[in-house]
Amino acid sequence: MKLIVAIVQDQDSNRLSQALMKNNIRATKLASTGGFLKSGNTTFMIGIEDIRVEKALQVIKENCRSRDQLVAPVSPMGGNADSYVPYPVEVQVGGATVFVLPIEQFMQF
Ligand code: 2BA
Repeated sequence: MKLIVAIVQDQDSNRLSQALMKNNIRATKLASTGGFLKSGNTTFMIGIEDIRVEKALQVIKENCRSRDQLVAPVSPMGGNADSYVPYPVEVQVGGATVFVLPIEQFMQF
């Protein structure tokens, strides 16, 4: 068994939830925050049998897309002006950032 941890953009989370349900893949959604953009994203925890991992990854891939996002400059407000970038910077936020972890034990009481 594996645990898939998938961090996706909020805009894709409802579509992905529905697609996972349609494929009978169980998931838990957590509200999360990206460390770089400091904006909300959604983390899916999916416990799944080894044999169905590829299917789950395919569903994630099909329902999440990457987007360019502008990072607005934030005034240092008396802080370190050396790292201050006075113009917006565009970054590409991935469709999904995915970790696949081995599960030692799975139980439900
Ligand atoms: P954020 O940390 O808010 O990052 C959003 C996007 O900003 C990233 O997209 C990347 O394009 C850019 N970025 C992040 N750190 C950067 C840096 N130090 N310098 C320049 N650009 C940077 P993604 O790579 O697709 O990541 C999307 C979200 O997935 C991240 O949101 C974070 O919540 C999560 N994530 C990505 N890599 C991770 C990792 N190794 N461990 C845990 N979470 C991760």
